[in-house]
Amino acid sequence: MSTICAHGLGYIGLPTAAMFANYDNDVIGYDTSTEVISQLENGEVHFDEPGLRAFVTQALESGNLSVSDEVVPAKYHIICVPTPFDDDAKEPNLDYVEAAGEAIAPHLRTGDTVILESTVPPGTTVATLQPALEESGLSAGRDFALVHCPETVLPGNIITELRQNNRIIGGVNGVSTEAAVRLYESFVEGEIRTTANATTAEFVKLIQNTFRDTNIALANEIAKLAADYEIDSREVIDLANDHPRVNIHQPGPGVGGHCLPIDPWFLGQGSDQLELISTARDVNDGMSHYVVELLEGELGSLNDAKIAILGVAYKGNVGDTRKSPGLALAQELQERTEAAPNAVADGGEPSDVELALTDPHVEDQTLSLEPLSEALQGADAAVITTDHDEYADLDIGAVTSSMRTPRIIDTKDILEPADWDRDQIDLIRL
Ligand code: SAJ
Repeated sequence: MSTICAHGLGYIGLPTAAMFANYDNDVIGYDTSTEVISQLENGEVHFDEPGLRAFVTQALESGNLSVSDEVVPAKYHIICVPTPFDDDAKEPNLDYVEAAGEAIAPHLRTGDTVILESTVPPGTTVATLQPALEESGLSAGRDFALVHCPETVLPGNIITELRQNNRIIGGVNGVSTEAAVRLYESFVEGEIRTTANATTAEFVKLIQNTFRDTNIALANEIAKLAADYEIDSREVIDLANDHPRVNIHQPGPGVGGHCLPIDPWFLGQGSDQLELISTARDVNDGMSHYVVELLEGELGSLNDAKIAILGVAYKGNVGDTRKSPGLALAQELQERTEAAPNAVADGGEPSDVELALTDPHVEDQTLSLEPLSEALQGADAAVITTDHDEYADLDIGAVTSSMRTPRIIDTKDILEPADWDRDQIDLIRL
């Protein structure tokens, strides 16, 4: 049994704490939110993730996991706190990482190990966390072990990926790295790879998400090019990927979530070399504008049009709306409406768009979501922005009868074109 104090019981910290507990480690989960603590004490999990509730319950009932609103001394401290991103300044806020270090310092003892799992700009473990911990009077690498061990799990499949993914561990020295390896060996079934230092581990994590974001930008550009050549982008990508060394991702209405649209900017915190990476970000952010242009092309004018947006979650089968492409599209259309008076004054077309948002996975009172049937009622176009399973089985008859003009823009390639062709529905794919 190891004694672990897990700092931050969010999307990563909670499943990680439960995982260690379910593999026979003695874990205390700490969070600054008393609401999170009391929910967990009542057996409730404060966010949606398949299988997590049962997994956490198992850990709590075994007695291996308990929660606390105070930091406790522990052989291992694992930090999974948020690193919120300021979109305008393109800078992450590392205050929570620093605060975690400061909270641990009074409890730190010789021989302990501190592990940072939060996604951070390269250099943060050493430049931000280490000094906060050394307020204890102990020295990293000599008196206590300090490492970065990035999480790489996919929302929607967190528990499986926690166990099965390879893990990267980079310590401030070899002794630190080894201490963390011994701990993660308790449940990781994938390979544990060690790096030369903590900064390398931080960098690798960012590069993984940057690879995916940049690759999707290429796919999005391919989609726009294919449209100009009047060919099918999905067929092009599928065929191109037949090559043994080609792996192009899929185009879509933009890249959402709290990782891919943000992490690439972290690389620019200590370097001014972002070129391709920042252009890729712009390409992906520009997709909502491209979808608006598609709509205008199809409808002629957006004036007085009703547009239904199918999916405000950032990706299929999750309920998370952070940086949602569906919401970005809604905002872009909304801004058209708000800009309309100026457009008229400038001799342009007024654009009064009626928007209807729907999503079977999202529960958010602030979004005025409607049931699918109501959103489609009288609509001139329905844009599928999220590949929820529910949309693959869209009832063609219901769509045809309830929309003003049966027209679907499928940005996620979730519908079967042959089915819709047969019923002569206007189906536009990205
Ligand atoms: N998307 C596309 N085209 C694709 C694949 C995805 O447009 O071909 C879009 C999705 O629709 C979504 C966005 O990208 O809007 C991000 O979705 P995702 O499934 O690619 O990734 P996340 O943000 O849910 O999780 C990522 C994962 N990173 C990688 O696969 C490299 C996950 O493993 C990380 O742990 C996670 O970020 C994280 O926490 O950093």
